[in-house]
Amino acid sequence: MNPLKRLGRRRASVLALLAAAALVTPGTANGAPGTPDDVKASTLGAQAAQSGRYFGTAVAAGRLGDGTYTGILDREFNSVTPENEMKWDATERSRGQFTFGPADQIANRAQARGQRLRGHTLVWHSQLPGWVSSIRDANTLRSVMNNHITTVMNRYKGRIHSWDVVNEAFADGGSGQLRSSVFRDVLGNGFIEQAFRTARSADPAAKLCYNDYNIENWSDAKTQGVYRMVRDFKARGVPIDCVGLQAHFGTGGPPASFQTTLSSFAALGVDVQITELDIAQASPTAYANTVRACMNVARCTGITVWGIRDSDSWRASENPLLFDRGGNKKSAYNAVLTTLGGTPAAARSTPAAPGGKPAAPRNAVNAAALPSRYSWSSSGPLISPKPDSTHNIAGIKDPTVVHYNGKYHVFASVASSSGYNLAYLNFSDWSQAGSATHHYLDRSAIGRGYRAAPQVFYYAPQRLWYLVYQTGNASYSTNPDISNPNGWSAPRHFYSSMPDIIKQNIGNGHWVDMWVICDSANCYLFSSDDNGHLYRSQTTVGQFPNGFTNTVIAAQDSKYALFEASNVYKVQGSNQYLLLVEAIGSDGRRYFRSWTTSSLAGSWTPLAASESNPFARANNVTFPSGSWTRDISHGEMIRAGYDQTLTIPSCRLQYVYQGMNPNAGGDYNLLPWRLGLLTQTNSTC
Ligand code: 9MR
Repeated sequence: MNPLKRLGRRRASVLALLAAAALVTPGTANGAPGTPDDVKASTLGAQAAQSGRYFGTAVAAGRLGDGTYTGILDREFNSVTPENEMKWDATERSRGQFTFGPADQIANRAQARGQRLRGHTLVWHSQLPGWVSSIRDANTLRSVMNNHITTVMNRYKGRIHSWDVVNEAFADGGSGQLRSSVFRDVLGNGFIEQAFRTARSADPAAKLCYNDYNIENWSDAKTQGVYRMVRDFKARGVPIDCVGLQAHFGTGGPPASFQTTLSSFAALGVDVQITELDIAQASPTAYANTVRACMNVARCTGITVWGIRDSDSWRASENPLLFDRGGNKKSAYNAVLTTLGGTPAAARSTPAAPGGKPAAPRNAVNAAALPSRYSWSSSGPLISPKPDSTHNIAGIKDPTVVHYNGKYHVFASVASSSGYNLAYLNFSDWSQAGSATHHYLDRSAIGRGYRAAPQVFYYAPQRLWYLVYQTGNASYSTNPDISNPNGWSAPRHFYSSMPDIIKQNIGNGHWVDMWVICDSANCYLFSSDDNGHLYRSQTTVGQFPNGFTNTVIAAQDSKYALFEASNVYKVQGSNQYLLLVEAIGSDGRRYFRSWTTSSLAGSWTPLAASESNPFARANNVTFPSGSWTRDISHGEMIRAGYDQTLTIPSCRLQYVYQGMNPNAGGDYNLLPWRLGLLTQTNSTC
């Protein structure tokens, strides 16, 4: 929110560091009012997404005509690996003749449903056409390998979250060395490094993985061999981002050291992924142990099972998967869902929404990817100021909202001639928003003075609600119970003072609109300067709320094109993040531009980012109940969940925003801002 004409409060409120003690407030017991139980979803993908992970499966193009198969695929999984269709013998059967039909079929289908894609695999001694394995000349083989990697990766550039660049290059047994293959025998051990370097140039956005089996037991020579290679690659700057552990287990499941193996690879600075999980006879305990090991390692970013039903498996006679031949869930399925943190459907009672209708499955994965054009329908003003004897409020602004425990919980700035503070209200349905009681948070330990532009989320690792807001610094309060307006702690600051990079770039702007979002490993704090810069700082999930350093400019444009009120979200069921930033248009009115990225620390690609193709602007919003505003200003998306991952659905979006009578003018603090709700009208799912 823009603190123009804020009468110097910003400067007055830049306080010295309130040494934010690293003390983690102990959580209240699960189930206490206002405190979430462990997050509950009823499908594997949706539940994994709650911790920022994916849950995927291998898919065979030949089975896509089977409705039982695709029904389970689309219900349960948010990542897909083509089981054979991207392999060398499928994509380049003869030299230079590429065929992508079945791979395209899987990739296009997954993309249309918002499922992520793993690429499998570029360089592998098996399923390799004879014309490659018979090459004896190193220059020829190098050029053939590089051309294969480049051509296949180009085909799917920007669409694959992780590629198995090299598969199964290490030998079984006690040597810890590479296996004999045409690649090693003709090119030498350096072929792996060469393949990774070529892959990085071909698709810089894809995570590059080394993938292998029998590397789950930490003390095995093969595991140690792969570990030494990854350590060496990281030390020398050879591009590698992840290690895929196939996890084809016998009846006992993972070795006792499995989690140690995952965390040891992760400690080298790579992600780990379980890429081909199946377990002979599918013992629920063995599956639970596998999933738990991944959940316990922050950089274990996802799990893929190697097929859907037992009959789809390459080892069908061992019944190793989560669904039986009829497509029914096996007990291993429930063990996996529970270990991911969800509730199996049979044990689940669907809470009724007000009015007796079943509540919408807010955690369900919405299938479509984000569109690049938007249209919206707006409500009239739903929330207006409610002054009382001590709060002479003129405007209500900067809403933040979570849907939790059957209610919308809304926090907002309230503006009056004496400045800004915060209000809280809750209601079970938007039709009741106007009649909800407004609680003024200056009566809590948050206290009086300049507090504005709140953001609320539940920080699951600490079982605490956080309210982040601006005070001249970036500040926060915590509360074990979101519904208790008196439960908020006194403000603490994220920074000791304004980071140098902001001081150097802020010009005559203001430091505003702090926003926190976390992935499974890190938390990021975004802020704006009303001067064309979006800043980003970073800390680890373990250190949060402390340790925000490395402040960088995450995006920049001219002052009014990238003004303030940035929001960043994770898009459910995809590897996309969405950035919205408020701009001031050529008509002087506020509107939102949008960008996406696959990595919170990465750069942003425009999505709907212009005045003629905005994310939300008066020109793509209809007002069936009267056109009460021309500004679509500071607001927030209604999320799919409520935790620190800031996960939103990928379709049927709803956006709570501030608008005002276009004829109003005068003192900025006295402008009559009201809150309304946009609902997306061009959703395809
Ligand atoms: O599941 C795949 C099966 O359909 C193929 O016949 C087989 C051919 O080698 O490959 C299977 O998948 C393998 C994967 O690509 C790499 N790791 C081992 C998997 C099981 O063999």
